[in-house]
Amino acid sequence: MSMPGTRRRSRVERGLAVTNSNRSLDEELIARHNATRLAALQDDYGALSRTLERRGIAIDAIKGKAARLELALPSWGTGIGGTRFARFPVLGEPTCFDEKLEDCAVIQQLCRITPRVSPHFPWDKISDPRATRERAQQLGLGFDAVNSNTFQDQAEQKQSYRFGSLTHTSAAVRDQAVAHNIECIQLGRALGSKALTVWIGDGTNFPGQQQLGDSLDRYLGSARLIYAALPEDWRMFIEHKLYEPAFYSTVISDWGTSILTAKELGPKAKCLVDLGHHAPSVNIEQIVARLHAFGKLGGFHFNDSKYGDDDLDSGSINPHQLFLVFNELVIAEQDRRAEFDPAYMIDQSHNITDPVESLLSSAEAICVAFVKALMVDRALLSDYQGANDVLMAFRTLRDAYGLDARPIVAMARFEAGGAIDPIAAFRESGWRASQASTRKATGRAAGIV
Ligand code: AFD
Ligand code: MN
Ligand code: MN
Repeated sequence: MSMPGTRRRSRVERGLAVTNSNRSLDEELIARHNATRLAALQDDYGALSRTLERRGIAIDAIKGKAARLELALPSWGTGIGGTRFARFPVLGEPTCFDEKLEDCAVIQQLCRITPRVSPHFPWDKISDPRATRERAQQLGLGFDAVNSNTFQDQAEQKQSYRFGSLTHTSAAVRDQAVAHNIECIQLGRALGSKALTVWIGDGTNFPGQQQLGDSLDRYLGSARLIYAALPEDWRMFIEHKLYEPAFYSTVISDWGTSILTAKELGPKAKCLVDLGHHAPSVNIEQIVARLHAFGKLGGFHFNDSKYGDDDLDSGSINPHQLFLVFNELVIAEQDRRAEFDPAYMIDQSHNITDPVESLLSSAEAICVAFVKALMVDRALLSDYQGANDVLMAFRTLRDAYGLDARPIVAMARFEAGGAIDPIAAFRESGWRASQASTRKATGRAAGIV
């Protein structure tokens, strides 16, 4: 029997909230964290449940859908990013793919809606994909879409992408870029992935630099070769982007080019919407509706932006836009006019926050937007739309947006074994500091990731 004052302190009390065996957080920490917050959560959940009941909406069905939301984590988002001018590393940030996986496992352990990782090649060096897949499984993770990179030159490559990759005027460069994408598919197969995301930086910086029509022809020629290498059950996501690094014209610049290209390639080719890849004020939710209408909505890269492709944390600038995007997704799932199976991924650059905290915060923001869209009284909205009661139709959306969705998201997370307040639990765990002693320091070199 232990004497008062001599009781052996728990791992959490001793600041050992990290298990040594699987390099993730101690479940005891999460349980203790939840124990102090559960009563308040139940209270808030009960209040929201009564509000929704008055509107004829069952809270448990919404909670079930929130629990089934799945967001892929970007491997590249687990490290500290930077701008063209500077990067401010922190001690304990991941230095290799295995360490990125460990951070992703911590995120998944805490929030329970991020079960897969989306790798980026060749940034992620994976020499033994089978071993990596097993390691991920041990950590409770799988793999989502693999991303190719033909927007940078690598030390060992023969041809330069200075003037383009899949659309380059030289066949040798195009061949190299195609071969890289096919290699990504092979790596992805070994990892258990089911999709390839292709974003190219190809375009021009000066009028007259290239024939605008010809570069798209060359893109299609290259993309057909990649498409032909896709396994039967794979999809190819075409990610459009308005500008950067090609500031005068981009080959796959917008959703129009993306959908036309996807239609040319065939049924496995779909469009990927990165929220930051549009001109300011573009109606992205309408793009979502259009892509779905033609069966080409492939997936998302969630992030937010103030000026351009800023890669800010999801929902940090315009949570209402995120809600309106999810409003279209809820409609798309219900109307079934086309197959509906979009891949949800986060694509952000974390320059001054801890990436784990930003990803936890973003996962919550995305799930909150989804839940708010689920709380819309669809029957009422449809009546107002039919009667052209513009203000009340708008108010119906606003009535859902105005509700605090967090108790549903937190309850779903808690019931799935996660933390009621994931960022607080992450801080309590001392994870980052505990990694600082084993992970080597990273460099200061500037660079946008
Ligand atoms: C680009 C795209 C993209 C690409 C990434 C690299 O958003 O998905 O893979 O940057 O960080 O802007
Ligand atoms: Mn993206
Ligand atoms: Mn981007």
